[in-house]
Amino acid sequence: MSAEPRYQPYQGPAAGWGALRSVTQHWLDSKQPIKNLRALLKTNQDHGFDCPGCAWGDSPEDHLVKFCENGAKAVNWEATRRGIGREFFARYSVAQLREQSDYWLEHQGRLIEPLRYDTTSDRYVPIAWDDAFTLIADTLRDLESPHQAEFYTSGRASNEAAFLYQLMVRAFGTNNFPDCSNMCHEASGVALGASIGVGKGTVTFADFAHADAIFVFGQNPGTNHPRMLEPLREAVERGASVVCFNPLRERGLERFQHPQHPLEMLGNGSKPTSSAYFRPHLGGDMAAVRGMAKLLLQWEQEAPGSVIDHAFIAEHTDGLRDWIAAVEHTDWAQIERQSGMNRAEIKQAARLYVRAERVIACWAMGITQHRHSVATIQEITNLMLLRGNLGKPGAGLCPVRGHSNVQGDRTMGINERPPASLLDALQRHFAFSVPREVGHNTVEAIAAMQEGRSKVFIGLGGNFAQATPDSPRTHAALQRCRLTVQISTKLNRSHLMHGRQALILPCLGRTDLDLQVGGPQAVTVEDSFSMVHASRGQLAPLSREMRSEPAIIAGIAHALLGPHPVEWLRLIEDYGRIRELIASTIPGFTNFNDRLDQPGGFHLGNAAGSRRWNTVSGRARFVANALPDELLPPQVRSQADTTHLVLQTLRSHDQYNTTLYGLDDRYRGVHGMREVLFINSLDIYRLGFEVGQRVDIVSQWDDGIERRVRGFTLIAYDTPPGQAAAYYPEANPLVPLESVGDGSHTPTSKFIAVRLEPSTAPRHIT
Ligand SMILES: Nc1nc2c(c(=O)[nH]1)N[C@H]1C(S)=C(S)[C@@H](COP(=O)(O)OP(=O)(O)OC[C@H]3O[C@@H](n4cnc5c(=O)[nH]c(N)nc54)[C@H](O)[C@@H]3O)O[C@H]1N2
Ligand SMILES: Nc1nc2c(c(=O)[nH]1)N[C@H]1C(S)=C(S)[C@@H](COP(=O)(O)OP(=O)(O)OC[C@H]3O[C@@H](n4cnc5c(=O)[nH]c(N)nc54)[C@H](O)[C@@H]3O)O[C@H]1N2
Ligand SMILES: [Mo]
Repeated sequence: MSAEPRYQPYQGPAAGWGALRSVTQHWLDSKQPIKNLRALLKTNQDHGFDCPGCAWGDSPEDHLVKFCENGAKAVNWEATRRGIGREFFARYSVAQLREQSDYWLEHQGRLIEPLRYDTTSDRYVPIAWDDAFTLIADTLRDLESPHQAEFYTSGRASNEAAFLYQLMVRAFGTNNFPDCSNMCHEASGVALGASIGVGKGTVTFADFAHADAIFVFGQNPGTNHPRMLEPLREAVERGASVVCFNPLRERGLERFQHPQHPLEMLGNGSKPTSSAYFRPHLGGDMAAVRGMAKLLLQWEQEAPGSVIDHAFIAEHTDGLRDWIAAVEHTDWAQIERQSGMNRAEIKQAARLYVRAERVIACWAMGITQHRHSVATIQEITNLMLLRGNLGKPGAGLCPVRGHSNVQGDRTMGINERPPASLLDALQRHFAFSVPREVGHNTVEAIAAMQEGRSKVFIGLGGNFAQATPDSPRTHAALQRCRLTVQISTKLNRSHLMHGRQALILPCLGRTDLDLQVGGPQAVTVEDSFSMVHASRGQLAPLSREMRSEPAIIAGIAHALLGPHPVEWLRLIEDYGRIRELIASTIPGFTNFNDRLDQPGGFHLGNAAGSRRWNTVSGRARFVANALPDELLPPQVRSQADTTHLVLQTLRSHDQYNTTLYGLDDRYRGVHGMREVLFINSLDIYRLGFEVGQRVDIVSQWDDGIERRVRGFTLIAYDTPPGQAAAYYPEANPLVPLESVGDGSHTPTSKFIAVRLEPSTAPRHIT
């Protein structure tokens, strides 16, 4: 972590020497570098643990060391020798802890014993595990209805933990499963479910080596999926095109220095990771893709049969005619205005697309966190259907997932809108009456707690208080609860914004050895390519008082429900027993235990990837959505004038969501600070400010609530005029709870209308 805040544009490539230096620092900071190095060498290996970082997958055939700079940070952050227990919590009251930064809170170390909030002393004090379970069970049983409790999941939970959790919650009687996915790739699931009948990506790792073009929309892999840079660079090297859409010039999408190629490192060389780089406005991708489609249709008319895959369309799709009408109806003026790209650029992108026989389209949060995200993803899908770029080698759709098991958690039934097939299977197998009511997603859970309709919050991992929008309202919502329970590895703000009663339950992480009655246990996870594989923790836990997530869930379930509908405590003696239940109820997991040790894991299969369409019509659908008339939501149109800016919130290179590893953002040139606003210099001068000046950012919405963050430093940055960026979670207080995606309910974290005011706030101390 650098002490002196400074901004100095970065000249080097992504990864390379800068990454090695940074990894070394994080190793040393963990206080057990040698142990962690040994553990790290087992990351993503057949008998090691799955990297607790992102959900990118690896080649099953490749047995090289598979971790990246940010994976190493994630491992060292979790596998620290620092631990905090009763002495720490005796020293600090909760009020004092609230004064500390998010970075400081997590940096204190691993949580090592169960704790209960004591009102009189305003401190967390030790509690025995069984007493904690009883408190939870009694409070849940006291509710008038099971729907008054919220059961949050963050996407690190293993398949085994997630399956037990959803079984317990449904046996208790609700589908209230707000989860991190609601804030993340929800739009991908909703859009793809309707378009192609499966809410997951259709490609596997192997497809990347066969693609003629890879389109990367709204994603920053250099920081968030660094292992993806290798297939991108390899694609450029063999002459395929890598086409990026991003308002910012992200270094990882430009150049990459391979840390495992000694000659390249010694010569300080690097290779390009993209062949074309387009810079749409925030929220402009749907217009850009529609423009590409318009050109494709025009070229097809000029030379029939040269562009469209008629055979594929006739055999596999419906809805083409309506969609063509929608495309023809959209005029170029609107396309250019909304996309922020001119016609020549859109034409170049369209050419790159038609020139390729096999295309993969990848996307992440730059696409999913908008009001019209579902429509945008369906437009990308339409473009791909037009040329049959689905269900053939080297082609397909690839929503690049975030948390390492967020996709698996959904597969296991963490879903507030569970498919009837899942509920039927549970009911059949476990013979209890499964709740059929639609449950709460994340924003609905916050509203329910704020209004007092929900009274208990349980978090299986994550940092609900900071990851969610409208932070002061969310904090108040949590504080209104009768009981909040956080199952966590590290201290974070969700422990401090607690209910009248509160528990912190310390759990094992991915790197920790999980020893149960039946011996060391493996858990399983699913990556972005639907590959399921085992993960085995390697390091002895810091304390005997930490429990595994399955063990904690089983403890709560047993206290709440007794041995019904399963013998919870017997299940966790050997997780193979949980996997047997998964095999009996979740499609694709037959003989789960036998397939556990298949090298590289096993593929769950993907119907759309095999050109089977589980849609209503049995065909892949061209969905005809209109472009939004205006990107600005109706709630702010009347207030918007020439002083407003659009703000996106994004991740720095030194963070994992709300976990801050440090205060630097190397590739963007920011050091030692996080309260910054990336803004075009034209905007700085136009609005009467100066570079380096500190401003308050005030968000615009129509409900009379003031949403403001203070003292952000202006950084003149290469972002399109009118389009600014700040870090998540510092900017979350600006996101109105009601500003969500149509059909996805995902907070619009990449599109917030704001204005700036000179700041009088003192400088932040971190
Ligand atoms: N090291 C590390 N790894 C992570 C995470 C982490 O925090 N740290 N988080 C994990 C999680 S949960 C997730 S979901 C993923 C997130 O991975 P990303 O989606 O890469 O994360 P963001 O930082 O939100 O970056 C969004 C990118 O989209 C661009 N963008 C924003 N709006 C638009 C738009 O309207 N159009 C286009 N074309 N681009 C846009 C931004 O400029 C930025 O480059 O990463 C996962 N991996
Ligand atoms: N403004 C804005 N908001 C966003 C986003 C954005 O781009 N902009 N991105 C959204 C996205 S994509 C996501 S996925 C969410 C993330 O939301 P969350 O998943 O809720 O947040 P994290 O920061 O990943 O959670 C970190 C905490 O998880 C706990 N933890 C870590 N490892 C483990 C483990 O193995 N087990 C358990 N039980 N706990 C563990 C630690 O205590 C740590 O403090 O945030 C969303 N919020
Ligand atoms: Mo995410």
